[in-house]
Amino acid sequence: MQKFIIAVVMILVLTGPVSGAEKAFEALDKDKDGIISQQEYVDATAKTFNKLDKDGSGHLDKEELEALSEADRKDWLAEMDKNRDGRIDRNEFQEEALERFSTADADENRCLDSREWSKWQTQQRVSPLIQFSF
Ligand SMILES: [Ca+2]
Ligand SMILES: [Ca+2]
Ligand SMILES: [Ca+2]
Repeated sequence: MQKFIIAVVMILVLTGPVSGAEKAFEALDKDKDGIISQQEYVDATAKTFNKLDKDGSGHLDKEELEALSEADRKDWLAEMDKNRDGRIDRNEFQEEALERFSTADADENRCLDSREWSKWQTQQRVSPLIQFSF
């Protein structure tokens, strides 16, 4: 029994806990080349948008934004609702996604490596646009 426990502890020590950011990175890196390309990121955010846009109208209205927490909803509208009509349309969403991507892409090679990614994850003040994709 003791041996078993020691073995389990060893495995935990060696592998370490997989953080949420790491999991998200793996999920986003569809072609498994170890980087998140701009395309991979945009695809993931588009998926989030489609999931939230329940009626497929091409914009997220008040009811659809209910899926978010109140704080997130406020942040999203403040950040993305450029024409201030109270809803977020697909273009507004994509523009925000691209903006966030370039913020994270420190060396501007249109790819995020795991270092850029985890740094960005700890810096983001509003919740990621991809949280509903997984
Ligand atoms: Ca990739
Ligand atoms: Ca809609
Ligand atoms: Ca709008």
